[in-house]
Amino acid sequence: MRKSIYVDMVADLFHYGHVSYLRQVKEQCDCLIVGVHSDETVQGYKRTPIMTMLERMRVVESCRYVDRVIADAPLHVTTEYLEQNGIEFVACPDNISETNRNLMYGDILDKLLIFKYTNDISTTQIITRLCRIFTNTKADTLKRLINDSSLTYLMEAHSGLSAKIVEKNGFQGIWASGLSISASLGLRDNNEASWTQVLEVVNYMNDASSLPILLDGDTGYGNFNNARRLVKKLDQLGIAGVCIEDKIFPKTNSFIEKAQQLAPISEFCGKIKACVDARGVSQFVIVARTESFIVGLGLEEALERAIAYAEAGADAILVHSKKSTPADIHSFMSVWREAKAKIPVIVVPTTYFTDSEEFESMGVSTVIWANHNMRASTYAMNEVCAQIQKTKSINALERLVTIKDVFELQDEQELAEAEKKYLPLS
Ligand code: SPV
Ligand code: MG
Repeated sequence: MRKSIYVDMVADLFHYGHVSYLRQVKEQCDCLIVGVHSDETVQGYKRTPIMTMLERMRVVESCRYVDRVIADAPLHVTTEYLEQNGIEFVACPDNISETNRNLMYGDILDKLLIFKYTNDISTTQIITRLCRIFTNTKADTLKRLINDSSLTYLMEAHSGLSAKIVEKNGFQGIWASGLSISASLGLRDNNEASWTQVLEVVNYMNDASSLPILLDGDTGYGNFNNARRLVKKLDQLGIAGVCIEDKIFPKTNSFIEKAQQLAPISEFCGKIKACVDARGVSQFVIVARTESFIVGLGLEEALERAIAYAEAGADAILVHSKKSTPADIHSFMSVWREAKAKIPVIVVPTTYFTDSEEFESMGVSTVIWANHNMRASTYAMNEVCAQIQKTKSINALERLVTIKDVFELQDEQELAEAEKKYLPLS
């Protein structure tokens, strides 16, 4: 048994790798002394520590294998330092490079004892995991909203301005509708807008609002490979989630009366799996949408598909219907409950209406008002154009927002304040 062994460490985000290293050392000595590097020292050779030196010291002190803790441990250990602190031997991890070993312990090589360091965990790994999870915090919010017990409403938006209006009116999240984005670009809902064009619009929307956005990703713009690339790019932009439907690219809007075809179940499951794998550890939400009722295949097909999509890893199922009553949704929800499927169900009541209590009693998680801002603005633009064209005047116009209201939505005030702060006084 050695009298005392010294360990120097950063001990940031103290984890079981640290503990098992300290335990091994303690097994070889009566007194385990730990030197904790200062914040400046760590910054100089590694990265800014997450915890301050005092916080790191407190954690190390509370480890039962540690007998004494020294602040401001030097990066370069000298014989004088060992003598001053009554240290007999120095522990050195087996994974240290020769260069670093010479740099840190070059003067006291005869005092070194080598110990095994656990390689399957490190502070850097933990930080990387945290960054991946928390870069897309809106995804986290959307996941919580669709999973909590109360009914969530997503309101349609198709531009930065409409996204701001949705937020101003107190909604919890945004549906970036494929139909509405296409229409606002003057295009049909048949994948005439490319996926990067849609991405550009949704990026503006995401910047304009702090709400989580669920993008209507149609069929994923191609096969599994296109869909998973879409997921990666959306996640990088901080979009909360995407909804992918089981039709064939190029898609046709669900309300267009023409024969529509579904993708084979196995192919669509592969697409969902690829999307799930592509998001990795991110909270990015992947919704699988079945169009079984839309193409007239009925309840059995809808249920089989929904179960398969849940098993493929989807976070929620969107069940669409074009009936004028919620009959399809009622029948689906009653069998879904019995199927004991765990993932939430999202509905899009565009042609049918029922009140919140009814959706809640069915067990629906989320309701999407899918296109009402686009239709409202189309109506309003039509009205105002017709009136100005007819009267050749703007005098009788009513119900317009003022220019000041627009400035407020654009947050002109923030720019005025920033100018005071950043522009030199003239
Ligand atoms: C959309 O908003 O683009 C939708 C919903 O997909 S629907 O138009 O009802 O199919
Ligand atoms: Mg759509």
